[in-house]
Amino acid sequence: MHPNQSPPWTSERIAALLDLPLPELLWQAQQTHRAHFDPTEVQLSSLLSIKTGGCAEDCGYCPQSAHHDVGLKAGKLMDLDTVLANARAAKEAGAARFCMGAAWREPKDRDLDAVAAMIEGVKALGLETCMTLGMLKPEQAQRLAGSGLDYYNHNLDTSPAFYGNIITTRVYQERLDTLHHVREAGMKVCCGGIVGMGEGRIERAGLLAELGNLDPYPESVPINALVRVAGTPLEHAPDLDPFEFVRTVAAARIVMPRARVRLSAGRRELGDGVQALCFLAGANSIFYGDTLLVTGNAEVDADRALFARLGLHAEGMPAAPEPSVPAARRTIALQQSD
Ligand code: SAM
Ligand code: DTB
Ligand code: SF4
Repeated sequence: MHPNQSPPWTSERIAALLDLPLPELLWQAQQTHRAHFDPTEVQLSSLLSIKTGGCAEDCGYCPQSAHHDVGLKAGKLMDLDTVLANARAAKEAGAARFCMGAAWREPKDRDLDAVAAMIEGVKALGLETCMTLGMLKPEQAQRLAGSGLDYYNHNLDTSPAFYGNIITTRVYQERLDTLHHVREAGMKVCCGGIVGMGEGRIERAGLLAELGNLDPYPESVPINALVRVAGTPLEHAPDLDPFEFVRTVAAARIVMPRARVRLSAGRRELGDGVQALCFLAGANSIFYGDTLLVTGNAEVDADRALFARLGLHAEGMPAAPEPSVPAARRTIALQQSD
């Protein structure tokens, strides 16, 4: 279909995609999407913070870093029963995957027994499992894989060139090393980044080039829109043109044709119209549930209504019923001037 759209990727090649007129970019992304997926089907992942706040890293976007004062109370590792109660509720609401996140630079070996029990318990409920615990050593990755972990989330966040503006306590290569250990251990990779941190198209292209050149590229690609949290260094990051987010999703679809491209943090703030464009641009996964890790997400009821209006359905579920939400109408009063 598009013979030149294969690795190795360069920032310049992807920037050329991002620079296309939006209808051209969406058309290419839609063709790629339809070649590999049902474009009406969306995968649902629910998130739970199993260890909140007090993190040693200084990621400039993150409300959970101990370096920033956002008024968040740091907690201990959640107990197994609470994790499983949350997983059961997520399953009942329709999620297929349960993602557990910890505000750690890296897990301590002594935490792994508790974490392994969570993986086993969540899997026994019939859910796919994902964890994001920070950097892993090879033997830790093996341990998680041995407990049945399906996916490990570890984001590259942005391009190598822009990265140093955002995080100083962990280098890009350490992230790539963790991704390598995850692959070697036989788990699927969930890896993406954040849009709207003050970067430009060339940096967004640089992130997608890194992701697309991973061999194999990630099965799951979360594209987060920065959630600006008061008290973080990125609290006053400039507004992002929402069409830039749509373009990034479309380019991610073209660069990683078979990946689940996930609309992740910041979805609520994008609004229904922009989310719809993202689904047209090839997004086919969302974080589903009323909270992300510590900030709010689009609400479950709102997502159900949106899916019905757009004729989308969750992976493994029957197609949505007829739309029941009437189109919004607004009346305006004409003002007569003399
Ligand atoms: N501590 C682990 C780590 O960083 O690898 C796992 C949890 S961390 C919260 C997971 C990801 O959430 C980050 O890599 C980042 O991409 C995303 N994230 C965190 N805060 C965010 C925010 N305010 N807006 C958008 N994405 C955010
Ligand atoms: C990812 O890429 N986004 C999720 C998940 N992986 C762990 C986290 C989003 C966090 C948004 C801000 C918060 O609630 O902490
Ligand atoms: Fe810690 Fe992860 Fe937040 Fe960075 S993104 S401060 S590593 S919890």
